[in-house]
Amino acid sequence: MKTAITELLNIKYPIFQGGMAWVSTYTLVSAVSEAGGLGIIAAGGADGEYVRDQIRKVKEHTSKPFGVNVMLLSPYAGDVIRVILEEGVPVVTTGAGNPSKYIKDLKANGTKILPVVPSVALARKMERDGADGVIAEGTESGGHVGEITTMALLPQVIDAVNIPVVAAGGIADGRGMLAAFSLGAEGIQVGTRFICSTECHVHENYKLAIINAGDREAVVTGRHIGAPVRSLKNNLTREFEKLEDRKVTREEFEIVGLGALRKAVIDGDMKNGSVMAGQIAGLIKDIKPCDQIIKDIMSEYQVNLDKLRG
Ligand code: TUI
Repeated sequence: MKTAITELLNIKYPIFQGGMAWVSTYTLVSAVSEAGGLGIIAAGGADGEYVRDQIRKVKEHTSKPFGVNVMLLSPYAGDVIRVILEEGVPVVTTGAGNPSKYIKDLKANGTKILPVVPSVALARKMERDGADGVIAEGTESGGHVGEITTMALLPQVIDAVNIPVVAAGGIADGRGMLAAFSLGAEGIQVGTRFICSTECHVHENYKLAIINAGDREAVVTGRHIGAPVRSLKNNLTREFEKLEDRKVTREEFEIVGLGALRKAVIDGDMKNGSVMAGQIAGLIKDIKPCDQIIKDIMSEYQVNLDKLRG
């Protein structure tokens, strides 16, 4: 399949694996890239040396293109960018902020840059500042979210910019991909579906929590203090709701949040950990290898496209 994104990044399928903090490590990333998608290492709140180690491990396992996601709220974001420049990374995506100050250096180094944008205004700014494409992420996503749904955000971003747009938020199968392409997307980013893959190293409890989740269980906490995070309902989300009532600061909230993500991913604590997942969690019913996830998305996309054509 050829789209502006497969051509730009030299990948077989226009499918990105979302860079999820603590989750997107080299096992998942190299499996997705080997299968023809774009695997993306998540820097999250980690330092540059952690990211260097992950980049080198991905390169040991695949010679295909891959990316690194830089989480801009992290105090190590600048350090991570330096390592990315030193190691030579084909693609960078960013999240949770405005990456303008890094774009020039990345481009000069031959790295393609696709920032995640939750609004038309930021998409326009990224195009002006030289981004190669943008990832329009709707509020259906897991983790740190914007306000606008994928269905409403995507066509507005597509009409506003002339660079390729990748759709993210609420996409886990071929029907979602077809919907995004109908709105003009040139690629999709998939997060939650790839957590439930054989190669993803998260605790088994995390995968099972997604498989057992219903449609209304991925809830947002922290919206009122400017730190909105979507995760599966549990003791922690109930605790967060109380913190919000007590009007704690955004910083306090984020510190609790990042530590809690580790608790869920590594320790498998589904009660007090932050089980970040998107609204599409309710659709995911099994664990399968990444290459099967990608093949199934592509064949379902084709079957449903043929059905529409009649
Ligand atoms: O970044 C994400 N999702 C994430 S990051 C993360 S780690 C974390 N954990 C706990 C608390 C905080 C962070 C978990 N999930 N998605 C991409 C995304 N970016 N969603 C929304 C945005 C965004 C928001 C505002 C991007 C830019 C932005 O711009 C603000 C500005 O400065 O213009």
